[in-house]
Amino acid sequence: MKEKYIFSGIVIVAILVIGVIGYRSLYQGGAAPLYGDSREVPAAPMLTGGYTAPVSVPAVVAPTTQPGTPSTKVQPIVRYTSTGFSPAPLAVSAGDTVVFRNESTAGMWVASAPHPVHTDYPGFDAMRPYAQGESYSFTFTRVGTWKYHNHLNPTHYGSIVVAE
Ligand SMILES: [Cu+2]
Repeated sequence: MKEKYIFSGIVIVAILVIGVIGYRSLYQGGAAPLYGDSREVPAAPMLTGGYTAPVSVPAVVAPTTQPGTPSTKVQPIVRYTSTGFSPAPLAVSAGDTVVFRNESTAGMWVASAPHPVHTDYPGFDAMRPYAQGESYSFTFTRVGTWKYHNHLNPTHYGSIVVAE
């Protein structure tokens, strides 16, 4: 008695799974072979509702489409405006290249602390003013918290927090 119920349950679940797989495949456009034999999926018209002519949906979408694969890394950008650097503390990973973009009308000379010698992180120094629209890029390879400032206006400063 109990076994019969369990068996029936398994059959129902199997039918549902097949139905769902077929339904999903249909919308991904890769289900043409599944629907070649129409008697295999009698429930298809009910499942698809108002969706007509499923056979006329050829494999326009490549079956290999894999949604949700995060691969692109966002370029870390620090914007410099009339109010200073933003985001002021920016967290990155060692090896990341940070872009400092001057969106102000003043000059931007990014340089490592301390002003005016810039010795905390040798090499982290733009060495010249960057005008509006220009970007200075620097690749951080050393782990740590690196303070910097605008050498032309040291009241504007920030830090790059470099992790492993
Ligand atoms: Cu300086």
